[in-house]
Amino acid sequence: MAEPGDNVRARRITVAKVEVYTTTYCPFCTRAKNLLKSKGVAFDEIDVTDDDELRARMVEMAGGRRTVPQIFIDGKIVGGFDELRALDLEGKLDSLLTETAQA
Ligand SMILES: N[C@@H](CCC(=O)N[C@@H](CS)C(=O)NCC(=O)O)C(=O)O
Repeated sequence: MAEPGDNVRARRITVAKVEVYTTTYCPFCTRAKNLLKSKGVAFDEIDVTDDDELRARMVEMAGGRRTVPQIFIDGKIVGGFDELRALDLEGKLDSLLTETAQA
């Protein structure tokens, strides 16, 4: 006999690791962080303002892109704020940030 809740399957939600490379005075960084905050997503901010070595590493990881912010989701380059917003407008950002799988 069916029991209440039998048709409710367990789900596992995986939250992506998000990294945002920023500098201190950077309106695009602020916009990117605000967009991520509006999604309730935790992210690591890596401030490269006074760290040339770190900035060089960011440029290398970002395939030569030199501007900030540079945003990575699960280690994959998204790009800057414009690319992040474009993904959101296309309805693709939420699924990149969280993945729901049947357990
Ligand atoms: N289209 C880029 C524009 C990024 C941009 O212009 N960022 C500025 C700072 S807000 C920048 O990196 N300027 C050069 C620099 O700081 O070296 C985006 O959406 O992220």
